[in-house]
Amino acid sequence: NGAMILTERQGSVLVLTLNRPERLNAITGELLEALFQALQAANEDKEVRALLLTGAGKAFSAGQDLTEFGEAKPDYEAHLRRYNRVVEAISALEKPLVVAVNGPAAGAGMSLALWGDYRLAAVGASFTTAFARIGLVPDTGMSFLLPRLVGLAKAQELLYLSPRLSAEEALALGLVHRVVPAERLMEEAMGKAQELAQGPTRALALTKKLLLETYRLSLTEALALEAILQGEAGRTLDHEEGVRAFREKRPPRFQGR
Ligand code: T3D
Repeated sequence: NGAMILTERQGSVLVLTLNRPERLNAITGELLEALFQALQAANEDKEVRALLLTGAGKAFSAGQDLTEFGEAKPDYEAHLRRYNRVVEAISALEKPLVVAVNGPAAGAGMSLALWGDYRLAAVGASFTTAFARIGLVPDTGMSFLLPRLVGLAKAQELLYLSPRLSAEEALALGLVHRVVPAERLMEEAMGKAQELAQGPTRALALTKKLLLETYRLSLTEALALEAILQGEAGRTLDHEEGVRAFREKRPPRFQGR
């Protein structure tokens, strides 16, 4: 079967490639396990300061591999546990995640794409929630992220009707940040990942935490969390360096500490 997730270090960026190209990178339990392990290892590896996730071949990911649902009733609980573990790992990732959507992203494949902190799509890529078409509900965090990204009205349309959106439509909705010609996708995504990797990655991780947490907090609680995390950011070497570089009128050299 080969490696379901390819990993390749390029400087301080770790590239993760969903690698079942013969099946449009459809997601199996084995692929989820490999993805979980790769995310955990990347989070602990001090040399890795940003991640880039993409798909091998012509698709990003067709979502759950529907052939894995055999004659027997699928064990939804086990499936959900496996998916949820991956989402928790992504949301807890203390480094920026760039996602390069190289082709169709459907169902949980679309959810994975949306978990990117910076998302690029190739011209010709497409997005479809797909869940309702097979009588399922959105998962892998889609019900949480989608209305936050596009608003409730658009989320209703995308989840109830599963239209297939082009990269340009996804851009207009805010599902992705940029659309680039297919032949430039990886170069542009790598450029953005390198840029983020050179940033104050500790502060960026805390920012990500704030952006996810504040949705469920009252204003008073959100302000308190901002103060706590600002305290944490304020104690980093990167903050010191940022202020020093500003005073010395030079670009900062952040270390992610
Ligand atoms: O377990 C749980 O907890 C539940 C979890 C659910 C999470 C989910 O992700 S549910 C949603 C699952 N995904 C889908 O329903 C998507 C189904 N696929 C599509 O909508 C389309 O195939 C795509 C939009 C992804 C791509 O369209 P297109 O036109 O580029 O390709 P195609 O011709 O439809 O597909 C090419 C082949 O891939 C085809 O096989 P064939 O006919 O050449 O032998 C097709 O059956 C296969 N394929 C596509 N998607 C899947 C798949 N095989 C297995 N699983 C798939 N998801």
